[in-house]
Amino acid sequence: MENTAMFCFQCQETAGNTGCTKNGVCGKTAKTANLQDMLMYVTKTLCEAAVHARRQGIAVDGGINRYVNLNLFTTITNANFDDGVFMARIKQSLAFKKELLAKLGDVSSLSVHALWHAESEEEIMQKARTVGILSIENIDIRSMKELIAYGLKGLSAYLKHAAALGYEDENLYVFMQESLAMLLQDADLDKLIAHAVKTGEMGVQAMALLDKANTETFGHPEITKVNIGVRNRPGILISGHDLADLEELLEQSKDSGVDIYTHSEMLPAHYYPKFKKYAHFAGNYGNAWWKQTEEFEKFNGPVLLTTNCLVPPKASYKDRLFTTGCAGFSGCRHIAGEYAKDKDFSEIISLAKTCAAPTELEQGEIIGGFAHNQVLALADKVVDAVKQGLIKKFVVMAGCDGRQKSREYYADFAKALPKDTVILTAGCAKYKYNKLDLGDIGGIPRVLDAGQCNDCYSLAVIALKLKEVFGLEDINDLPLAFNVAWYEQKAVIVLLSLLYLGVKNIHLGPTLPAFLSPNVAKFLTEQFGIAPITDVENDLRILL
Ligand code: SF4
Ligand code: SF3
Repeated sequence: MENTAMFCFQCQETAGNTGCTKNGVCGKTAKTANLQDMLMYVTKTLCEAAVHARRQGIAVDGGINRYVNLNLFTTITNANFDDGVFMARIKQSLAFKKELLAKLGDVSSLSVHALWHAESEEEIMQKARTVGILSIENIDIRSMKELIAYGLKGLSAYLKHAAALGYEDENLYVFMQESLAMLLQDADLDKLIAHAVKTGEMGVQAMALLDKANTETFGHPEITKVNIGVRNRPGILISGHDLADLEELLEQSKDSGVDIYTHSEMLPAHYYPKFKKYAHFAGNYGNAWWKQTEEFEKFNGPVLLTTNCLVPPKASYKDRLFTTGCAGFSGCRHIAGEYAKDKDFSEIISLAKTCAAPTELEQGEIIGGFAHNQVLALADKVVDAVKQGLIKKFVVMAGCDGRQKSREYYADFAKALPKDTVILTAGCAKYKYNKLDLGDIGGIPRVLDAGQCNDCYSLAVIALKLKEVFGLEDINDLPLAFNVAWYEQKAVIVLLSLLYLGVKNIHLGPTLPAFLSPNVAKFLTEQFGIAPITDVENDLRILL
């Protein structure tokens, strides 16, 4: 392994678009990065034991399935910065593995990794420095293995949200564990490529499961105008993606005299019928995750992070920042509980009552709620508009937002799109163009927001339906272009899912992932037509 304090290149903002080596651009320290590598390693070894157990007919407890899943989610970019959490999860994972190994009769076919054990933190930290990404020497194998690992991290996020609502699919957990165990072994490139596409298939299944969980629990998203101004009572700001946590917070705070506002990826909660019954569900405050240091400060009241994306907090609001679930930051209060129903938000609610009302950032409304059910209800109107030539093209501009200046490209691209194009979006990428007043086409808004990043599933359902309505053989024959922005690992599972669905010619930006080696990037270009963005004018020409 090269002698760097850490090595991480899992997100789009990685240093120099090659890798963070001293500390993370995200704010992660080298120690946290090493602990995350170690947690990934130990989780893979636990999975190897679990795979062997199942082969021997020994049942693996559902608690282990969920634990493995949450280990992955905890290492997603901007989820958790608390070294204590990582160390505890490493130790617990080793303990689970020890229990499983004790149940196995013959362990001779297990790898040295699966049989590795340590109790002391010193030994764990020592090992952590040897199991990072650079320990895989072949850069193409490293690239493919990390592509799969990041896809699995994205998958874990969506499985966690589904599980929070009581929806689980054992097959998806088993796939995840078999994949993680496989990543410990030597594998050739062809096998890894096939496995990446398989991961995409599982991504579609996971997003379908989450879609079912969300819509059966909260109803189908519907066209909704969301207030982006503020009221005059104190508020609680909730961010991240966990709708179960939001529901519980709304329930526990309903008669408390405080309002609940969403931030970033929690915005789409407003589109669900079930949340509309809460009179104190006031609106959406602010923009995408990376603006939080400024916006949380101005919010004045407590903030609850249910998942990524958390930015290391400023002292000005650190004492009113709370985390729950996979999110964590050392020194911030964490609300415990595996399921939302076990969580007690009273401390947050009491604190809110002592705070000033939020400072107004803006006024007005934004519109969203165009998930598959709502769009399909409008299908006739949409199809007519296409047939009459009023809509010439749909452009999928889903994915993530981020700090880099180069992401202004997406606002410029949205503004430069001809008036007869419609943007389909999901994820926090939308904040680059959802307040631009891009108008409508015969009553159909030019920005159709389906929801969170996981609701990219909705976009796929819509595309497949349009393919059917227009009697087309191939999804790529639709008047549909993809100009996707990525940042963290959920975007990786969405990308693999699109590849599995046969979508070609996706433009990806603002940069191609640093974890794609030149050979792997070349392969993705040749096989799937994946290309980096260039400039607005050129990309308009290519995509339209
Ligand atoms: Fe760097 Fe991104 Fe890794 Fe953070 S998550 S250390 S910014 S590559
Ligand atoms: Fe955003 Fe993190 Fe990716 Fe859910 S909140 S899309 S970046």
